[in-house]
Amino acid sequence: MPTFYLTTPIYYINGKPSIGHAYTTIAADILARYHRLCGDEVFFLTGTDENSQKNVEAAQKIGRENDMQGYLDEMAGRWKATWKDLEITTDRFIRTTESDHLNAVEKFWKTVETKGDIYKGTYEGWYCKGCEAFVNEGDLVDGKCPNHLTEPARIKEDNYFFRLTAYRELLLHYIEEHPDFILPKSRRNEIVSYIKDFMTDISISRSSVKWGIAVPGDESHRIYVWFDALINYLTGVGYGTDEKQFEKWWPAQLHLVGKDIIKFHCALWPAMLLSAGLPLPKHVFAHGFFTIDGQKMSKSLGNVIDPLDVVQIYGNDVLRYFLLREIRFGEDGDYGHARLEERYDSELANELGNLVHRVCTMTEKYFGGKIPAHTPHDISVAIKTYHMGLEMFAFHDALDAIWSLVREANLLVEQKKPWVLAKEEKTEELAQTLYTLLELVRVIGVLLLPFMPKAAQTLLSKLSASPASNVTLDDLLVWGQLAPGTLITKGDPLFPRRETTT
Ligand code: ME8
Repeated sequence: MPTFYLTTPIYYINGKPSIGHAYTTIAADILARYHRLCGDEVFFLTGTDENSQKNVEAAQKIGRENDMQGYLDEMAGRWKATWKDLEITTDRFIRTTESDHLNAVEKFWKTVETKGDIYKGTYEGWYCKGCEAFVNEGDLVDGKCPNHLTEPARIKEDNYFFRLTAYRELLLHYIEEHPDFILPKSRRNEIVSYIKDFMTDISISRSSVKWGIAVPGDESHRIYVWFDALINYLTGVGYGTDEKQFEKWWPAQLHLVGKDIIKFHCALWPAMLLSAGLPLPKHVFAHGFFTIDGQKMSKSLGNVIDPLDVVQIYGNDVLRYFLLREIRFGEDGDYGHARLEERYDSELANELGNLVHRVCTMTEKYFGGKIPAHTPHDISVAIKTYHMGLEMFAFHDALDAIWSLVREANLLVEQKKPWVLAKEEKTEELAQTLYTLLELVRVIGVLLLPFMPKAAQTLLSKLSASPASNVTLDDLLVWGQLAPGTLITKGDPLFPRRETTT
């Protein structure tokens, strides 16, 4: 069975999850569900980045700096609970304060040190706590970090350094030889220019910091939080604790990240892996950022959206659908409740929900609720587009392919007018039309399983076509599986029309 190992970033827990964090995690969940349906053995990792100064400062703000572990336990619990409420199907939720991670980081550090890639030096520069990274003077705008709009701190320290520049040529060569390593393409160009022209050796320890993993053999230093955090992708599948498990899953198929952390994932991380003699992940995909009603989402603007608030009103399926439908994956976009409601009304309630309800109603009316005789039909183009979309992380293309079938079915209703066929007693044509419609609805339900798991299951159960757990997507997508004579159950509309106040 092919394996598919995918990861999200591990998030800082200086606050609760935002809709931005949910975006990456939901996208990863769709891929995990898709690959499981394809019959792959999937390992889906997410978790929390706990050794960060940002977390320490958040604890300090509420007077819990002397209870760091307690604070982190509580926050990690909240994050885990949110993913559970969002029905995210992770295989492991990793925390970088867990003991197996400490072992992995120590092993990794020692390997890289033995290779001769760690040396001691002095660093002086600007440090942005928001980024947890040194920033170049030239990148500052009015003396502030452009991402966090805060003044960085001047730091001068004796640190351990990682010989990142030793991997410049190897990295460039690897990226050239593996055009699908960094996706989308636009991001690849950005990284290549960074590696060529700006990349320097990087300081990977702090002597001024108390919270974090100690440098092996030098308790006076803590390991730089990004160096520790990236290693979670190895720990998650057994590095340093379970070599058999590690061999099975590494290298990962996909690291899904936002564009803000691409340098760490596409330059530092692959160089660390090359230094440790480990293979590189197959793909790193950096998606875009979205604004909220046109504004940057930020605590100071007070416009941070809690995904659970959205789910409480519209449900998980609608949130998942909207996020992946509205923003072309890889590009920047905007989130707004008004747009969500527009899409709900026009696409979910009218186009999809209404289609399912009409088809079921007509089956009841003209065939006593029983599925009529088989009719052949070609859906291969939509299915190919759907697979290609999900294989290349183009969720919007996959959704477009599904909607091409939704629209085809609605058009068929309009063209054939089953009520006229019934009136004219064209029974055979009526049966053929309804079988085609019912099968189209079934296929749409199957294709929606990764995107809107609950709605898709409800849809399929209306047709008595709930998939058995051991059947693969390819099997389910063979045309003509609805057995003639089977009784359908119309039930309530899938996406009821919203009550509007106007
Ligand atoms: O960077 N639009 O964690 P973090 C889209 N701990 N995605 C968004 C978003 C938005 N407006 N806001 C947040 C860290 N994200 C490190 C990662 S990994 C070894 C360490 C998502 O809590 C997006 O995935 O700051 C982004 O990359 C991530 O949250 C940053 O999360």
